[in-house]
Amino acid sequence: MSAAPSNAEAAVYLGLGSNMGDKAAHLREAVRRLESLGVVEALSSLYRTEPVGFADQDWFLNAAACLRTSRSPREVLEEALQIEHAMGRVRTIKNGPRTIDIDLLLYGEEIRNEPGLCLPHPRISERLFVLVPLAEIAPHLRHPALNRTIAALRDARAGEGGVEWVGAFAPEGVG
Ligand code: PH2
Ligand code: MG
Ligand code: MG
Repeated sequence: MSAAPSNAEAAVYLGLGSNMGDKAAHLREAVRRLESLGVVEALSSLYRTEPVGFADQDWFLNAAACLRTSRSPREVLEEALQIEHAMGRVRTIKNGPRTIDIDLLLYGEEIRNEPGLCLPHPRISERLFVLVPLAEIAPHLRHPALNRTIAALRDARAGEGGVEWVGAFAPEGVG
């Protein structure tokens, strides 16, 4: 399929993560702020996940969200970065502790490789902390570059561990 025009509605999948302070509250606050971009149509459960990349830090809480929006990929990215900044995220160590991380995982069927904006997110298939929550809300969604479903990508990593179900997301007013 060709690129969606900027005023068409797209289903955007976001990965959310926090490993500082009240992690669940940070995820809920991020979703509340993301509603300025469109309608949050689905939220996964919360998962407690072992840190990947930089081990000497607290475990994360991760979740995935589906946002229906008419904003462009670049606009969604800019707003996600703004929300991270407004919620006190300070970038020091790569892959290190953060109050909130909002990653643009998929934007419809878009495939892009631009400075600061790769779609789909290049590490989706490597990360169970992304695949498990994403497969919960979109198991049949096809990764447009790998041409495999999210559930198949998750199942290919079954047994790796480090991802524990915690409970429903259940922020006020959503879901
Ligand atoms: N995010 C990273 C690096 N490592 N590990 C877990 N468990 N969860 C994350 O969200 C995470 C990570 C970079 O953004
Ligand atoms: Mg991330
Ligand atoms: Mg990020």
